[in-house]
Amino acid sequence: MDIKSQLAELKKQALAELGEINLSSDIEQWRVRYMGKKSQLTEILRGLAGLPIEERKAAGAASNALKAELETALVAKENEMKKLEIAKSAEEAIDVTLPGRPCPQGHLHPVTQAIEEMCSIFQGLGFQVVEGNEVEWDHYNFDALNIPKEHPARDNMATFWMNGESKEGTDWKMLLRTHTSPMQAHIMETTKLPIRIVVPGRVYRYEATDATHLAMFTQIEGLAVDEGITFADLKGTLYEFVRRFYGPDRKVRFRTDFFPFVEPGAEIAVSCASCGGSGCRVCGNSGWIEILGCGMVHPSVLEGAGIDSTKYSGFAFGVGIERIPMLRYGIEDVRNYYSGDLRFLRQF
Ligand code: 2NM
Repeated sequence: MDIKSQLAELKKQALAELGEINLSSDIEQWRVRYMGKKSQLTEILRGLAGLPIEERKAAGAASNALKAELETALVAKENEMKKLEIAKSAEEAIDVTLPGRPCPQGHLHPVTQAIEEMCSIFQGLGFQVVEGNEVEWDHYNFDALNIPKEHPARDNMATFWMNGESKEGTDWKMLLRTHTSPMQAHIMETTKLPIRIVVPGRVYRYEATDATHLAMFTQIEGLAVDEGITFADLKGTLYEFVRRFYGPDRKVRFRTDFFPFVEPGAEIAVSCASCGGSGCRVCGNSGWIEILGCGMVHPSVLEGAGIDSTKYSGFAFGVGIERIPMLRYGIEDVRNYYSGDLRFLRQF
């Protein structure tokens, strides 16, 4: 094959191959193959030296022309690839000026909201918030709170007992706490006076579930112990709590009640917000909503915790939490709280 046809063949092949390339990294391989030191074109150019002068001129011009043509094609291809790449990266680019996608926002459970609201009121009145264990020794759940062995509250039917050993060296048995008071007994045993605490948390009762009863519910109990604490401190503190939580317009009823761990014991009710006190379905026609139990800590409870009841005194109270948003929002079935149904929970 003469040089001219060789060059023509080479050109056809090189340009066809260049046209096929769609990765810029393949362009360099193409350049080495067709224009590099070991390429056919370089061979041809080297071989020119051995040709007669006329032939050498013509073949030289044709070879250099092909070399120039391939160089031009290479630059054009490189430019084309660059443009494609720019277009592609523009397509994939992130527009940092776009607003972000909104995250679905959750919120606190209505019972948690009530706990936080009440705890923050008591914190404002000088109380500290502490939490205790949900499993307890019966000693702290009952004995330490002046609930003796024969008391109906100790009936197995009202308590979830744990299977397991007694605490070493004692006949204490383990149970799920039926109120948060055992934590108050622990605090009285271990903390230097004065004490002002509220204890929010879950408590358990062995009970059939219905629209107004759960086997697990939530309480906040409070305790203040110091020298010179009187019934007036109890009344003043709890009236202030009621005023801050329910607002200044509700009337407060304060009357006697019994709890084994206090003496005297009392109960606080507020006038019904639904009927203003005249009686309706919400308040069971009484005009009053009972909200908490309270009293002066029983001397045996103080003594049991190692506190001298002739020198120190205290008051305590307990509030059931689930009832509070029920009355506020008109929730009719307490089981809704823990059903996990978002259609219910999203309303609060
Ligand atoms: C109530 C009502 C009255 C109470 C008593 C104590 C303790 F530990 F100091 F003895 N804690 N909570 C108490 C008193 C709870 O709940 C209706």
